[in-house]
Amino acid sequence: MTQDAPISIAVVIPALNEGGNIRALVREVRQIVPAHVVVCDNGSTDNTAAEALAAGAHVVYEARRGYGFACAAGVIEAAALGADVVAFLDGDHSFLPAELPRLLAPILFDRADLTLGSRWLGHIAPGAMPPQQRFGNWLAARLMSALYGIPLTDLGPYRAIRLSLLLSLDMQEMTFGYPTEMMVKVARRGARLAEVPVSFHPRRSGRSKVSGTLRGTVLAARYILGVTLQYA
Ligand SMILES: Nc1nc2c(ncn2[C@@H]2O[C@H](COP(=O)(O)OP(=O)(O)OP(=O)(O)O)[C@@H](O)[C@H]2O)c(=O)[nH]1
Ligand SMILES: [Mg+2]
Repeated sequence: MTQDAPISIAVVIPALNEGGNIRALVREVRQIVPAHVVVCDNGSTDNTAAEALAAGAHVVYEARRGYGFACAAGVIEAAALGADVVAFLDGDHSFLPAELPRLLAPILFDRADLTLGSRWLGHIAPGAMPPQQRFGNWLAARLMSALYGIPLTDLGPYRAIRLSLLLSLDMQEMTFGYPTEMMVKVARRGARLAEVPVSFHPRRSGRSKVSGTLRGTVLAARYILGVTLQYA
């Protein structure tokens, strides 16, 4: 990136059965930032892809189930579109596109290479985060801070990163561990991480697949803690 060249941004949205959320979400993103919006349909059985297309998103498909697989497929499309910076946004409308500028600014002003949206520094709406998820997140963030020497408050998925850095990380975790792997590898690389406050809301429509289910909670905790320890 040079100072003169316009910086190209892609917002990658992994989506599994988010037909009730995706159209409004993509529209909101497009109103707020001049970015490519890439929706990765992770084998949805509803109208997620059609809704995303109707809202003007680039839609890619990934049949292998997993948050990381969906993100990785979106990243390949972002690279094909010539993006310099990629932001990740959940497809359930639990994060606000209006906060994208805040997430992108430290990278665009060359003060960070990875920005992490922290819900603890921002706002957690009532009902958005069940107690076990609060505890797991707090624990994992403390562990990561201690092991990697980076003062973090949250391990949230709403984040932005320079694409060249992301592509150099050789990402391996293709399910729940993808966000954690990204953080630990960036930290080990000595690249600059910055937290920014974001707000977190209950998903707008559809069913919770992670924190609202026992299986999702256990798997997410296992992967997040496992990956944090694995790269220490
Ligand atoms: N859980 C899960 N989410 C996926 C998958 N593929 C894509 N996604 C999307 O990834 C985003 C993040 O999912 P989560 O927020 O972790 O899952 P959720 O079902 O909203 O569950 P909670 O937010 O924990 O209640 C959502 O937009 C999902 O639609 C997958 O294989 N599993
Ligand atoms: Mg969610």
